Amino acid sequence: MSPAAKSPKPAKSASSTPPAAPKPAKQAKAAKPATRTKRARSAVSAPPPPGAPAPARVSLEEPTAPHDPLPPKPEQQSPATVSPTGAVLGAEPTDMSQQGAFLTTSTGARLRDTDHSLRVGPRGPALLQDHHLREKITHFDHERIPERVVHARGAGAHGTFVGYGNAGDLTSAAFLEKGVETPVFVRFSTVIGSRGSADTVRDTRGFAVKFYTEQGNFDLVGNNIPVFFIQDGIKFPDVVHAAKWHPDREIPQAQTAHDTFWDFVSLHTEAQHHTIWAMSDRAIPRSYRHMEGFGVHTFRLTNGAGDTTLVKFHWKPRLGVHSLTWEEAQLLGGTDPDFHRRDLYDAIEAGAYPQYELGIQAFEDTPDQTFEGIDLLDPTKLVPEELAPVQPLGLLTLSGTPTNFFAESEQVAFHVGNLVPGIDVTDDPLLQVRLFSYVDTQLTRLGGPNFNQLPVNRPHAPVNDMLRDGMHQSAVHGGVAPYRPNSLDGGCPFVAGEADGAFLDVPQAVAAGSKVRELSASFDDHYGQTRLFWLSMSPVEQDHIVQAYTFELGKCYDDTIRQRQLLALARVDDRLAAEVAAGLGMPVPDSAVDGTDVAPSPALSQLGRTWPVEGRTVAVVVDSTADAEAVADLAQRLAAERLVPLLLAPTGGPVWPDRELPAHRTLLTARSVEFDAVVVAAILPPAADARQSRDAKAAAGATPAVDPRLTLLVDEAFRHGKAIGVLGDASDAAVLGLSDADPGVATGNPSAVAGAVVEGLGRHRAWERFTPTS
Ligand code: HDE
Repeated sequence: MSPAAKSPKPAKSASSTPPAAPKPAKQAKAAKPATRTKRARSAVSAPPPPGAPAPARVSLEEPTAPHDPLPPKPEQQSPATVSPTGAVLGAEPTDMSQQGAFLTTSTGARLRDTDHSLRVGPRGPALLQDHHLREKITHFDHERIPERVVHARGAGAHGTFVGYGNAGDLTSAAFLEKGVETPVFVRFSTVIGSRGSADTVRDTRGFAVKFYTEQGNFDLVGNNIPVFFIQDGIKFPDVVHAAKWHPDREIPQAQTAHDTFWDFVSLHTEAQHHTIWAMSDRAIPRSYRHMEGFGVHTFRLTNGAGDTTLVKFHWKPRLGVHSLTWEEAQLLGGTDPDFHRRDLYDAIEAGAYPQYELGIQAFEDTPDQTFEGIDLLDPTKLVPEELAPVQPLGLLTLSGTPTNFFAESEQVAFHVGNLVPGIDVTDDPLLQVRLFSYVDTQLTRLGGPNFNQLPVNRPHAPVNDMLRDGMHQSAVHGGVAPYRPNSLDGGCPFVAGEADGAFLDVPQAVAAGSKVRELSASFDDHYGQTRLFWLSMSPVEQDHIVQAYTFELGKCYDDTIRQRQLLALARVDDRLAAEVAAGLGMPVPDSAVDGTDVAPSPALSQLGRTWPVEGRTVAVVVDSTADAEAVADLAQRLAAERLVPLLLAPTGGPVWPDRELPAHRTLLTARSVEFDAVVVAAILPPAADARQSRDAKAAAGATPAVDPRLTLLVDEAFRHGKAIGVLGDASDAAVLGLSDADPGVATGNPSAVAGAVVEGLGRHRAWERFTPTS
């Protein structure tokens, strides 16, 4: 990905000048070389694949010789060691974790026993005086904090943002200058589920980025869907209450397939655009590495000369935008509820650093704040990239996992009001309410007003805020005059001028008007862009949307709600409404599509391109009869493409008696949905434990020649359009019910199979295997 040579320019409305020609998405360069120690990724070399919890080999006996805490794993990072007021301390990250070899109280007294409470004789009652017992239990009793009211389930990572230096004409934000490296912390999340819910549920994903810039923290708190359910923030509690579980039974968890959600969105029809995105593959991403991010609202950039530009922020993943199938998502909810979190951390540990390019769509800041008839203040509308191309401003690389999930991912506090000079908000009525909410919510969640002093939230810029005291104050403020003006502290702190890099409130004309509770009439169209999205999808993607609406409405109990949503779909597209109605067994509503048609935006479809494949996992099915040399050759070829080959064998332990190559997965522990592709290097016969009492998957559909779990693995991989290879010839494939004439199926030697797998993964799926109705 190369920095754009030209400065971003505001797109002009067609009425004045034709829109700039869309620039095709640039193919990414290979990942930056890793800056930290990396594990080798070949399945045939000694180090295990990513995910092992300990930084060193674990001893069989309990270690008893005292020594200091082990170092963190190489990929683990911590918040920078800055003081609560932004002074760079130059301390080691481990200085912030536990110290010394011995178990102590929280005040440092060494302890000789933590296994027995102090009691009156070995069978008597516990003594109140046992300070260690009381401290240990009391602290434990208070370990939990309230989870986020939305976005409770999430995972954070550390990284760096590097500016391309091409936005200087538009903004004075220093972190966008050429080559400036800014530390960041990113948190990805689902919206509806509780903290312990599954990663792969159908939901919008949060994509929140905290830039620790030299001008203070800038938080870009976005989603992976460019539009939102509501136009005015006052409706946020309504949509969230409708989408969360039913209040009487607290079910269902982390999903919208229930009556209250569809009751709300079918009545409050401005939600229909976001809803069709949520019914699309965008709501079941393959991983956080394969997601776009959007600032959603229009922001206002300001440069030092007083010029302003309206922009929409975008994050473009280097690996492309890819999704799970619905069946994969559901199976993963049980097989690996942590699938996205694991993928993110395993990829970083393996050195396949996720990368995203930050870009903007830029618009002239005209008095009506519209572009091509689209009201830029309406957060239920996007601007098609064909009309206003996304212009890249810099590159984000995620290279560190948290050292401590709670201290970092849980305690990070984002706020859309954390802005830096050069970036400002607009009057978007959703954004305006968010500006209030994000501080407010932390007061309860993080227990008081000093949450910005938590290590993960500390700015890396000097802080002199005159805010004082409060719960959990961890700074030790000097001086006697935390007020302005003062002379007792020599007048400090001083207000900054423009030359000192002050945040400038650029004067903006506000349309004169009366005090009203209403929105502009330009927000009224709820269906035009819903139809735009539908028309922009390929036939397979449209099929998935039909399936999702049918599934979700099929889970509702109330027929009237189903009918009402069908009436809404009849305003989007006739075929969509007819097919969902057919799936539900309900009458097809009369067409109500608005006469004015809309042009599709091909950029919204995920199909039709090829993308880098790094970090994808390939199951290599082996047993001791497999040709070890061929498997080693295959694994090296896959690893050379930065794929992660994982040996899948009937049992654990070394696969071949004469080699120390352990299986990474077994038939009992693995399910097809955990892998992006499958290569069969041995056709496994039914194994000794392939029976119902040991593994239910082993019981059904057995053929005498093949372990039914292998048949299941291959069948599922085929059904999900995954690349499948067989180290062998057509007759070997035929035993598994495959033909090398099938799209995405290859037989042959390691070179041919590895090549076909890489090619297949580049397209994400063998889409030809899906047969859409249209
Ligand atoms: Fe949020 N949102 N939101 N939101 N939001 C929160 O803040 C809120 C909205 C988004 O990983 C909360 O610290 C209101 C849009 C993300 O920590 C809370 C409204 C977008 C995250 C809150 C919105 C978002 C949050 C809950 C309507 C996409 C997770 C805990 C006016 C542009 C951040 C917290 C993280 C979190 C309020 C709408 C994104 C309650 C009132 C639109 C990614 O403050």
